Amino acid sequence: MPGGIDPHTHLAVEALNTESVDDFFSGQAAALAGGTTMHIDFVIPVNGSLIAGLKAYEKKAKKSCMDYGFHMVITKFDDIVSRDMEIMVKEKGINSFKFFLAYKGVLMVNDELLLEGLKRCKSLGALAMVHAENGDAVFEGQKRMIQLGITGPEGHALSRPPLLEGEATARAIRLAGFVNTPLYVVHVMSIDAMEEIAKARKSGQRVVGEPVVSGLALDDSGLWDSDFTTASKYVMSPPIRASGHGKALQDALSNGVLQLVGTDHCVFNSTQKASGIDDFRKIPNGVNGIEERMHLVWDLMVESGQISVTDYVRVTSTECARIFNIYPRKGAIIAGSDADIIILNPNSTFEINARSHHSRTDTNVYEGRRGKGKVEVTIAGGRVVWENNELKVVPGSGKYIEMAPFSYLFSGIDRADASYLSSLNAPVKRFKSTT
Ligand code: DUC
Ligand code: ZN
Ligand code: ZN
Repeated sequence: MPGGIDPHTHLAVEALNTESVDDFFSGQAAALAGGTTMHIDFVIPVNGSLIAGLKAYEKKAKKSCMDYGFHMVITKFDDIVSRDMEIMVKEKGINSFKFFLAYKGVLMVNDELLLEGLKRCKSLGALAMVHAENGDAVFEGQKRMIQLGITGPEGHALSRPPLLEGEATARAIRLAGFVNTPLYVVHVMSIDAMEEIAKARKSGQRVVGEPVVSGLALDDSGLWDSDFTTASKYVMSPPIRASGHGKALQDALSNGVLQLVGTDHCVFNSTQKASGIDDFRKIPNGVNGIEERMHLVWDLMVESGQISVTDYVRVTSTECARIFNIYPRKGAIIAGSDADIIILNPNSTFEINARSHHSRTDTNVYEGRRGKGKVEVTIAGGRVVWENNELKVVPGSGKYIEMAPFSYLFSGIDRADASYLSSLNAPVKRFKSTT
């Protein structure tokens, strides 16, 4: 089948005065060992500058051993950012921009900025992406936990419950609806957020929902572990939810409410996580998954009978290629496509642990997990890079994949808007009473 494409990673990202330990070589090597042959990472602007941010990421990515693309994060909006967004789309091969509705004081944008960004994305044919949690409320929730003396990793989950994810998801969807531009909701972790996406899609709005493997495969019980190293490895945002959310997200993936699976791979080792031993707010956020995604989605969704093999290829590869406009170069095995191909043996088994994984991090949130369906061969760009449990990767061999604007999500969108805006004021249609 086509190699996996991970739409959501953070390699060598700076957070809380430290840097995630998987870089553009180690994270990619891990990915290749798990059957993923391309990833899309998030460029963080430097002092608000998109150009400086991209330069920094181009440097980080020089050692790549796997193909990669970029999304760009937007943290402020002015004439320079607006101009640079155009440069990103027209000259730099970036067709998506991410807005954080959380991380108050660091990355968070307000509604005014989100609206400006949505309008600019629309005019450029770029896809707007959102991290949907209400950052003001999260900040309030964190203060409340600390006041109550709840300083451990469980305080992380308690301070940012599903309803704050549901609120921000609903708000972002409605604002994207008001602007009439497509929206991509990253790391959908809760029923609350998923139901907002379901409702919007049912009404015909172009909303894409991305669950991540941790949200599909785990529940929050680990955050209550009495051992800090164990509990803190599960800290990511939005949090891994209580049991029940994961199965609902699996159902949503199988029935098409959610469309493609990412990882949010962003790993910090246990010493880095230990900065938050007295205060969960200081635990760097992130979990592993770039190596495990293809295996876990196969085991959870195909082996269990919830989706077909064809759907597996769609949610792990093809849909990502279509959304980010690189299909059929990626996401397909046809003449002319890049030769990114994997062989997954449905009868062989995998076992996950930190001792044998290829990531540099010293813990694994799936420690001890076994399942069926193992990637035995990975071919990237025509070269066999993973075979007989051995990696043959070359730093610098990975290519930057440029992504063009106006993916299929934009087809038929009225860019003049007059009739669209008047349609928002159309009289409410009611069902005739049958009594
Ligand atoms: N969430 C994480 O857990 N890590 C990186 C960024 C994010 O939004
Ligand atoms: Zn995020
Ligand atoms: Zn992320």
